[in-house]
Amino acid sequence: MTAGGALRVDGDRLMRRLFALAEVGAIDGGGVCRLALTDADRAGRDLVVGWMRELGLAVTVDRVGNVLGTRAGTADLPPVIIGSHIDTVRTGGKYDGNYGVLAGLEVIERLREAGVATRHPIAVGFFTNEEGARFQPDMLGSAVHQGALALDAALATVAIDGATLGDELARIGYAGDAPVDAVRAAAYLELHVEQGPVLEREGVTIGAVTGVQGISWSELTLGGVSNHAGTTPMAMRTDAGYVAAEIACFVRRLARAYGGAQVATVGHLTVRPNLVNVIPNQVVMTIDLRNTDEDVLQRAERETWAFVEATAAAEGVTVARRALARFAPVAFDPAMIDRVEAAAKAQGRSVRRMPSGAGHDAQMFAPRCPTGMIFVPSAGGISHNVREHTAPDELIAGADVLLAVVRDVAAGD
Ligand code: HGY
Ligand code: MN
Ligand code: MN
Repeated sequence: MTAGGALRVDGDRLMRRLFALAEVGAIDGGGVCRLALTDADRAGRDLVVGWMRELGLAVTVDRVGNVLGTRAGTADLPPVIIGSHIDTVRTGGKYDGNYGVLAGLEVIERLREAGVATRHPIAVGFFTNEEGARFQPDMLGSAVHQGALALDAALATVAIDGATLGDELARIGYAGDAPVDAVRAAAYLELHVEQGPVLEREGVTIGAVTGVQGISWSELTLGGVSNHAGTTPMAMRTDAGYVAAEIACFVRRLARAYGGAQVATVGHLTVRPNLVNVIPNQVVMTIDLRNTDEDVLQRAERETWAFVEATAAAEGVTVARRALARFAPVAFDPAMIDRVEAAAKAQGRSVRRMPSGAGHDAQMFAPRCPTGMIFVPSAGGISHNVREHTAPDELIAGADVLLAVVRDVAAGD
C-alpha cells in the first residue's frame, strides 16, 4: 500500500509483460508487426490468454475471436470491462492497444494481490482486428460485440491479402463458441497512448478523453488505359495515375483549408502495371477522412467525391468506390470523464480533457454503457511507427489512474 492508502500497480510487472508481448512479432527498430489473425497475432493471443489463466480468470472466446478474462465479483452484476487490442499495424509500436490490455491485467492482479473484492466482476479483454489494417473496418471485433456490425458480415470480410476473416479465425484457433452478445458491460474503460502530440507538448501526464472523432474510410479503384509513355500525346491519355495524384493532393488541400480537427490521408496506393514507361491503367487507393464534427465530416466527403467524379470524368477514367469504414463521432460518459479527471488529480497527476484522433474499441461501447478512456503521452506524438514510445513512469501513472477508476466503478451498485 502507498501513502494515503491508495493502491498502486506493480509497475515492474506491467513493464515486464509489455516487453514480453513486444517480443512477439518484433520487427527492426523496436516495433511490432502482428496483423490481425496472422500467426504472430495467434502467438500474442496465446501469451496473453496464458497470463489470464495464470491469474485464474474465466476466459471466454466469442464467435468473432474477442477474448475476455473475468474475475468474479461479490454480486451477480454485469462486469466492468477493461479492453483494447493486441493486433497491430504492419509498422506498429509496442504500446498501441497492448498497453491497455496489459494494464487491465495488472489492475486485476493487483486487486487480487491486495485482497480487494469488488461487487461487479471485472473483465479484461482484447477485441479482434481493432486496427483495420488487414481487414476493414477497424474496431471490427468490438463493433460485432456491441451490435454495430453483423457477425456474418464480419466473418465474411476479405483481407487485403485475400484471406477470409472466418477462415483465419479457425486457422489460428480463435473461432470461439461464446455468443458475441453474451456479455453486457456495466461500464467500459480503455487506457491507451495518445498517439498524438498534445499531452507531451503541454507537459501533461494524463488525458481524460472526451470522445472519439468520426472516421470515413473509402477505397477507390480508378480505371484508365495503359499506353506507351513515349508515343501517347498528352491529350490522348486516360491516365489513372494522374487522377490518383490529383485526388491525393485535393484531400490534403481540403484538410488544410478546413483546419480544425479535419485530417485526410491517402495511406494505400497501388499503381498498375507500375512500370516506368507505361501509362497506368489502374490505381487502387484509400482515403481516410476524420473530424470531430459529423456535419463537417459529411461536407468533406461530399466535396471529395465531387472532385473525384469530376477529375476522373475529365480524364475519361472510371471510378469504383467501396466504403471500408464509417463511424460517427462519439462522446464518452460525462461522469466517467469526471472520474478519470478526479482520479488523476487525487494522485497528483496533471490532467486535461481532450478528444481522441484515433479510433478505439471504446467508441463501440460508448453508445451502450458508461465508457471512459485514459491517455498517456506519446513521445514526439509518434504512433503507427516502430519508434512509438512512452516513458515507463508515464505508462505506470496511467495504469494507476485506471486502477483507481476501475476499483471505484466496480465497487458501485
Ligand atoms: O485507425 C485508427 O484510428 C485505429 O488505429 N484503428
Ligand atoms: Mn489502438
Ligand atoms: Mn492503432
